[in-house]
Amino acid sequence: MPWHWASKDMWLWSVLALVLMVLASGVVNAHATGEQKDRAKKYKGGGTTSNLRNIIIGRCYHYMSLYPDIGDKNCSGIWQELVDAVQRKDPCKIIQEDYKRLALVAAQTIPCHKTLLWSRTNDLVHRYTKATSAFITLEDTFLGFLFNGLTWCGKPLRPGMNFKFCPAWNECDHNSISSFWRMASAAFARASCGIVNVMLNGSADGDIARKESFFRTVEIPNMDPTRVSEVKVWVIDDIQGDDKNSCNSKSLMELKQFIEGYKLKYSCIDNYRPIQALQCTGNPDHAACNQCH
Ligand code: ZNA
Repeated sequence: MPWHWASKDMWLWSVLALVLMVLASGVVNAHATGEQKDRAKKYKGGGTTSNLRNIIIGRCYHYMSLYPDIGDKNCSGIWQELVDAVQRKDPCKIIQEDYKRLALVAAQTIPCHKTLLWSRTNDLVHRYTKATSAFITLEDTFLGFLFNGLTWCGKPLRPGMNFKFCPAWNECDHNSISSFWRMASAAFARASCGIVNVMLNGSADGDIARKESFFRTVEIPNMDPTRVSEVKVWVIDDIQGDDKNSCNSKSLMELKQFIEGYKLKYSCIDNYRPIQALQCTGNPDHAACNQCH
C-alpha cells in the first residue's frame, strides 16, 4: 500500500473519531445542563411534604368515612391527577388550568347557605367549623381537606416531585401551591349558593380585606349573583385585641361597594355572637363573656 494511501486512511479515521467525540460530549453536556438546571433551582420554600402520596390517599379515605355522602372516590386516581398537574413542569409556571382534571375528579356539591369564607381568621374559623356543622369552609370540603397545609411541586425536566425545594408563596405568581388554592377557591365560590358568610378580622391592621386577598381577587368574582342571595360579612375582633374595624368603618363601606359591584347583596354583622361564645371558652373572665354584662 503506497504510504500516502495509509496516511489518507488514518486521516479519515481520526476525523471520524474526532467528530464522534465531539458529538458524544455534546450529548453528555446537554444531559448535564438539564440535570444542573434541575439541581441549580433552589427555591426559597421547603420541598414537597414527605410521604405526600400516603398522606393524600389516607386523607381521601378518611374523608369518605367521615362524609359517606361524597360517594366513592378513586383516591389513587386523585393522587395521579395531582402528579400529572405538576410533574415535568417549571413549579413557577403552574396555572389553574393545570389542575382542571383534579378539580373534576374531586368535584362536590355544596348545600346552599353553608359556605363560610374567611380572610386572616384561619385559626378561629376552623375552631368554629370543628365545633359545629352549621358551616363549611374550603378546608372542610373534599379538595381543601385533602391538600390543606401540604407543599408540593414538580421538577421541570424529570418526573415526580421535588422533595428538596419548592417556591415560597410569594416567590412567583404562578407557583404550584398558590395556583392550586386559586383554583380550589374559585371552584368553591362557583359552587356556593344562598347566603355566603365571610369571617373577617376586625383587629388586623390595614384594609378589612386586603386588595390582593383571595377573598377579593378570586372568591367574590367567581360567585354567581343569580345563585348567591347575599354575602354576609362577620367582622370579628380578637377578644383581647383592638377594635380596628367594624361594620361602620370606612374600610367596610369600601368593601360593600366592591361586593355590590359584582351585583351581589351585602350585609354585615359585628362580633357575631356564636363566635364570641367560642372566644369566651378561652377567656371566660372577659367583660364581653359576662352574661349579665
Ligand atoms: N387553606 C389554604 O391554605 C388556603 C385557603 C390558601 C389560600 C386561600 N385559601 C382560601 S381563599 C380560603 O379558604 C379562604 O376562603 C380564602 C382566604 O384567602 P385570603 O382572602 O387571601 O386570606 P388570607 O388569610 O390572607 O390567606 C389565606 C391563606 O393563604 C393563609 O392562611 C395562607 O395559608 C395562605 N397565604 C396567603 N398569603 C400568604 C399565604 N401563605 C404564605 N405567605 C403569604 N403571603
